[in-house]
Amino acid sequence: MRTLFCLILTFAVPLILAARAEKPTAMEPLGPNAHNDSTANGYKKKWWKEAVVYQIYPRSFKDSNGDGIGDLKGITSQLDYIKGLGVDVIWLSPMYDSPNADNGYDIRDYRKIMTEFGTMADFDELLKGVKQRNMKMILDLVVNHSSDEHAWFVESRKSKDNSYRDYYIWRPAKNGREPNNWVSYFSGPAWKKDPATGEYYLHLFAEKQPDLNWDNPKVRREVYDLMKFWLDKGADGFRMDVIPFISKDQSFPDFPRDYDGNYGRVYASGPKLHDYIQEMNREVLSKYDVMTVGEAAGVTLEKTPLLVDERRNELNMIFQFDVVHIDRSGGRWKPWTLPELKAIYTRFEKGLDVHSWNTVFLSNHDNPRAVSRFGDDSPQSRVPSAKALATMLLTLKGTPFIYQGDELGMTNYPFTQIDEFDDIQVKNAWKAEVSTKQVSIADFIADLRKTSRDHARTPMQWDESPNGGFTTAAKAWLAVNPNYKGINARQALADRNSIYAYFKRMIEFRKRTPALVYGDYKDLDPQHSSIFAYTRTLGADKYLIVLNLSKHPVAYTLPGSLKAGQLALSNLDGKEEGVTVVDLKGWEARIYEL
Ligand code: TEU
Ligand code: CA
Repeated sequence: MRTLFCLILTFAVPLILAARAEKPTAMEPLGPNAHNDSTANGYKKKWWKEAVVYQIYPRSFKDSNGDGIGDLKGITSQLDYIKGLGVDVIWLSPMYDSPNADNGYDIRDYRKIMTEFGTMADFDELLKGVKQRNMKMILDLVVNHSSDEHAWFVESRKSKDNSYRDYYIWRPAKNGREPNNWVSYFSGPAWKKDPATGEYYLHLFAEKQPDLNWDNPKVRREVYDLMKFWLDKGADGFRMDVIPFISKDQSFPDFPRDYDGNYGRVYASGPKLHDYIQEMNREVLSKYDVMTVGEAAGVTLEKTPLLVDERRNELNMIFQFDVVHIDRSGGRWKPWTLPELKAIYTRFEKGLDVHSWNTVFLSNHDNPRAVSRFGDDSPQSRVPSAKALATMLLTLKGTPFIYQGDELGMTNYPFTQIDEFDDIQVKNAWKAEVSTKQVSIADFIADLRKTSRDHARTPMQWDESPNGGFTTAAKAWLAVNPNYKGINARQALADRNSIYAYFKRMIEFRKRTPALVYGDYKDLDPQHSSIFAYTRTLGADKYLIVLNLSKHPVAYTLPGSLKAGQLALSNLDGKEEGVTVVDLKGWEARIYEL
């Protein structure tokens, strides 16, 4: 017996130790700084700073069983396509059990897969496929609110003394009305009176998305447990939905007197936000080597370091909304100019020091298509402009996020009537604004043609077969863009000059060019109305990026006495090197090594 014990000690213990050293697990705290402390340009080097991320909206990616709805098996079947682009990380939009009031951003069960998307076995298979290809996968963490069909809320609404009452935010009427004048992102008041108790519950989004009460320690414990559940399965981190909204001033004051209509600012200003994120970091994140990105509606650049400065141990990075809000005023479309866009990136560079990290994105599932919005989706300009935008996305400072279909140059959908939309935001706004005759039908649709979230949600275009090869069903859950015969993955993969091929080259180039990750960013010509020219500099390595973000040719004189160096990459066939004037065609993009 004794000998046996000794034998186990001699052989098994070193083996166990070796295994632990190789693969950090949840058992072994591995702080964000445990891997290595090497730096570049003052930045700590991290895999998630060097990564390129690809976002998947599962409902619209690929349908494997012919019911018209994308699913997990569909994603698994296309992993080689994603890997082929050269991306490192997949961000999966919500795939949890949900009644789909807001396409999965209303979660009924945080530990179950949405029936339409498949089973937990399908999820495990997908994650395995991702890992086999040396990629990582982050999940969407939607914990500002749940679905009203979540078991917690079903209980909570039953009575004032239910043990789940405090999982959500309940208030009595104030002067016979809502407890305060907050509004929902999806039209109308942010409070809904519930018949069972006559009290109001808070919902910053749809009525079917009641806000969780983070001031209840039990709620926070539940969230940390569910995060561990997915991280222990092997998920590599989270994109955190409207995370700055989790803390609320429990006295619920009305909007401030000097309120400018930006309710996100108010909702993101809760008193305990940073306490809770630091607690989440301590309890969960610090124990894994993961990536976190907060969707930070309402967070100003000045406040950004509070969330992402690595010395504070909160999040790795956030999505700033400045760029995707550039063409909005009060939710409606407004024109914008290139100098305004460039000013945002300069503000980022100046406002964040080496302790903070940023993201770069031009689109996601809440926005129109990048090429239709920042480029030009007309037949002559679609391909070069999508490539120019790819050049920009992958050479600015911050971790780049590519939204599914942008690598094909997918465009906005030609909506003409209300029944073509699926989005709850659109349907509620229609009831609030058009049915009440505040806005005309024509104006409403014209605005949505530029702003609707559904542009991004039309199914992926895989080939020329009916419904773009997305589904074998007669009808997809949301109509496929009619241009799928000319814009699809099959053609893109067969064409050396496709947008997909260009993304791949661009990603490869970024991978071997640390200056594009860690290098300083400098805008050389902030006022030019169609040229975006900037440098990325890391020690002796210096790159000049010149983008003509217009359809008109420009003979561009480089600022100062700068000479274009050696051409490293370009989206058209321009070959000039060493010149002081670069002759750019419409939407031409070039990268020079200086
Ligand atoms: O979006 C939250 C958000 O603040 C907005 O940017 C969003 O576009 C909103 O719909 C206003 O247009 C996140 C998700 O990304 C979005 O899909 C969800 O609908 C929302 O949270 C609620 O979970
Ligand atoms: Ca399906």
